[in-house]
Amino acid sequence: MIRDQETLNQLLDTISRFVRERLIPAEERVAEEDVIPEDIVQEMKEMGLFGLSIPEEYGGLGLTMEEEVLVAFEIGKTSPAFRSIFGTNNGIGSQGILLDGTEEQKRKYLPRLASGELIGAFCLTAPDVGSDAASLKTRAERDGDHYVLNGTKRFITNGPIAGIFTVMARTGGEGAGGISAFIVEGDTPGLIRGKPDRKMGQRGAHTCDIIFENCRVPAENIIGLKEGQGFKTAMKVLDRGRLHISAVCVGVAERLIEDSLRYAIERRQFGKPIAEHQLIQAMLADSKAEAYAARSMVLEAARKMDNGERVSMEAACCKMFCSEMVGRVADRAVQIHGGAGYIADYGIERFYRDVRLFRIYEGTTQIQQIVIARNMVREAQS
Ligand code: COS
Repeated sequence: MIRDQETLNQLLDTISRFVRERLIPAEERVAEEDVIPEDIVQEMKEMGLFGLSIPEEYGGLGLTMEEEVLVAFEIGKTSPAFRSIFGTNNGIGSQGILLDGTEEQKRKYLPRLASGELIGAFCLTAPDVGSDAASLKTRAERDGDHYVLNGTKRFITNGPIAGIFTVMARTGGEGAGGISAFIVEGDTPGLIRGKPDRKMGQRGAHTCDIIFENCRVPAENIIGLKEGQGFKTAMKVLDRGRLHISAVCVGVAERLIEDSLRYAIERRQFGKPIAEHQLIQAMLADSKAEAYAARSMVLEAARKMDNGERVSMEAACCKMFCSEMVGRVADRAVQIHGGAGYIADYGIERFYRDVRLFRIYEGTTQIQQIVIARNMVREAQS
């Protein structure tokens, strides 16, 4: 937790300046070269971006959820690929250890994640198991003081570069209760990385298959040293991750609104700036109102989480609304830019492709609907 408002404002100002002065000018190059320049990664490390959510005692900044979403609003104002490189260390790549790990596991791994020395990744999805996570088939068989992992995981964000993986694998019978979460170091023999996937957008952020072939993992690397808890750990990690992604969606939407407004003021048609035409104004207004609603709901849910309340339903509401919202905002941004929105020079078409992922990863919109409705029914019945 940041102790006073002034320090928090300073952090937000620093990040906002970094986004404006360093990241936005590098967007096109990153998209072209499909890689985040090393000097930028280094600056991110120095600013503490790899350890935003990791407590200070383990070397991070220890931000509350509210503080973290405020940072994500700022980071969202540039290409999502920049966030992706440190996003897993704050979210899906570290939270399992932080939420359910033993003290020893936390001390061993969290400081190296917070500093960015290690990149973290999260292995839940498999070729045949996506939304129905509880039916995953990757096996972990006990063999003395090790488990032997076999199976393939798919679309693993930061898979090509990660030094540590949280891997959900089956140690018991069918269903959620048979799943355990393991910490697997990147150089463990039998952990094989597939070729980076070719994707629709977010160039500079990489995913790949992670294949386990008789990969021997020490038994002491089961998160929390308890079998059968892995599914719940994964779900809790995703609750937090979904709020973070929602905040990034808000940031991207605000960026696209800013770009659209600037263009609409500069661009003249029928003798006046298109910003003075009501049909353009309607699109700007719809985007503004939706982004404002999204910002407000994310902040509210984050505060609830900071109060110690369970926010599975609220996080799902945020993820559903914010990711769909930014899709609509990106679509309007292309429309306001007209032909310029469709060609690469303005970067709008790049964002249009980039934001498509938000409606899919960390749970599709349809999964969020299921989570929301189930919670509603459960609450009403109890
Ligand atoms: N926090 C804590 N525990 C949770 C939880 C949460 N958010 N969600 C579920 N659980 C618990 C349940 O309480 C249940 O525990 P008990 O057996 O003790 O009652 C257990 O986990 C199983 O839950 P459930 O029966 O709801 O599991 P389902 O198989 O029906 O699946 C969904 C639930 C669909 C919500 C889940 O599979 C899901 O989120 N899928 C999407 C996965 C995803 O987001 N993938 C994206 C890629 S990962 S980046």
